[in-house]
Amino acid sequence: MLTLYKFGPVWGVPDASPFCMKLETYLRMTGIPFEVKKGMQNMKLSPKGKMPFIEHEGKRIGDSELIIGYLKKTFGDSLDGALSPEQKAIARLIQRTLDEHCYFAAVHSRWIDEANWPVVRETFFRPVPALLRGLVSGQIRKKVGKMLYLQGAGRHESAELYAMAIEDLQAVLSLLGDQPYLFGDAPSSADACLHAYLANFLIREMRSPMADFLAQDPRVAAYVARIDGSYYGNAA
Ligand SMILES: N[C@@H](CCC(=O)N[C@@H](CS)C(=O)NCC(=O)O)C(=O)O
Repeated sequence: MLTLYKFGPVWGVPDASPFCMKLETYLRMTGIPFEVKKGMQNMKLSPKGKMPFIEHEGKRIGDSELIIGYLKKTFGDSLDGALSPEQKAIARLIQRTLDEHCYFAAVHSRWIDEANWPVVRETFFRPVPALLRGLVSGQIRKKVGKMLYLQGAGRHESAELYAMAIEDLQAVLSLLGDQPYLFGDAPSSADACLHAYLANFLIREMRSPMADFLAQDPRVAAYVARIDGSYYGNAA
């Protein structure tokens, strides 16, 4: 049995990490049987020191993209196999745009933006004794801020970063158009990815211009509900 290691559900989504959520949705879409082990305590087992990772037939594999590549080789490519070369190229660009650009705006909005930080601190650091919570959460927040600065996203004003993320989302949504899924009537791994970002940006407890932008497009809620309903068993 394949084991998926992830953080775990919070704020009404299966995972606050879009990478964990993308991978879980991919597994659900393909029907590959898996079990879940959740919690930060498993991070020490992760080959890349990040979540998600999987364990399968004695191997541990990290990185959602490398894992999906492994799953395609091992179990076949039921989701993306029939896409045309052009669709495959678009799928890759969507994944890169979301995972390697939009993601950092999401991180900034949670960990740096004062609009969300108190909620993030009280949710993620609840297990830390109250007396130490400020110190421990402050240290991790500083580490995240440094990561964002080194990556580059942290050098922008919040408004600049959010405007770029909205442009990313706008671009991907224009590819979706009025279709049920990015490439028509059947979901692909790019849908697993897009769904993870849309659902995460729409978390009610997290406020951001990305959330405001997405909330005014009825296609977004319908798309998220479609995938939730089909693969997580939630009524739309
Ligand atoms: N490229 C990786 C990114 C994974 C990633 O950045 N995971 C974050 C959570 S969203 C993480 O584990 N952060 C903890 C850390 O860096 O210590 C993937 O696709 O899986």
